[in-house]
Amino acid sequence: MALIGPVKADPYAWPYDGTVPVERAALLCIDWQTDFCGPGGYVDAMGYDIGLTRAGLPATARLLAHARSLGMLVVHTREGHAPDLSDLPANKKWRSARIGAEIGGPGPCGRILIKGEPGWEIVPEAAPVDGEVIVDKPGKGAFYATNLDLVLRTHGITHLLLTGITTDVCVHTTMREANDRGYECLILADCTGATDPGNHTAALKMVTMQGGVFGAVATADDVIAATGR
Ligand code: C5J
Repeated sequence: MALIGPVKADPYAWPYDGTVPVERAALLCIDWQTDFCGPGGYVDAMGYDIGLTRAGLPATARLLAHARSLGMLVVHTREGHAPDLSDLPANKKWRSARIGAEIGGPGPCGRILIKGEPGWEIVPEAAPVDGEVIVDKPGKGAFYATNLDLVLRTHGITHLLLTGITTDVCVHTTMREANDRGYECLILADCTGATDPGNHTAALKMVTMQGGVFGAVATADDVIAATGR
């Protein structure tokens, strides 16, 4: 049985309990969708640099390959709304319209952030393979209004490795939700990205406060180097 840990991480060698069997760890890949990191998607339409949100893709692809080779549970999430907008809060719609990329409106990748549209799909570099779990979510956190907690507990998962976009929004919200539910979390700095570099750095720093208030921070290679038998 492969073990992960101790991983060289900030502010403590992860996990807190020394090592974790691969069977009890899951790799979370959060919102690697065209809408957040592809040309013509939501983030692009808002005028942000998708080079920043794509930055974590190569390291994520490396970590995904590693996780798959170990048989680790991989969970992908997608943020999106029903075509009839029945799960889109009015304030979220209003704010997106305000910045020129109204959710549900037309765009080069189909209707923005709508389930089933090309922009809502996960980009090829991080695409799910058969047997991997996909969780669709209407909000920023992957635990809100989803079955993620049930899926993880059914698989006996206690430890989470987090990749995805954006560091300061969906990844951070999900990490906080997971931490409050008792999951031991590790965010991979080089497997994440944000629309603002300062927010990316700040989000990672926040994790390390108070002795690791939400968990710890490491890199893909730190995890790969700390995997053994
Ligand atoms: C955002 C996300 N940033 N996936 N969503 O609106 O982080």
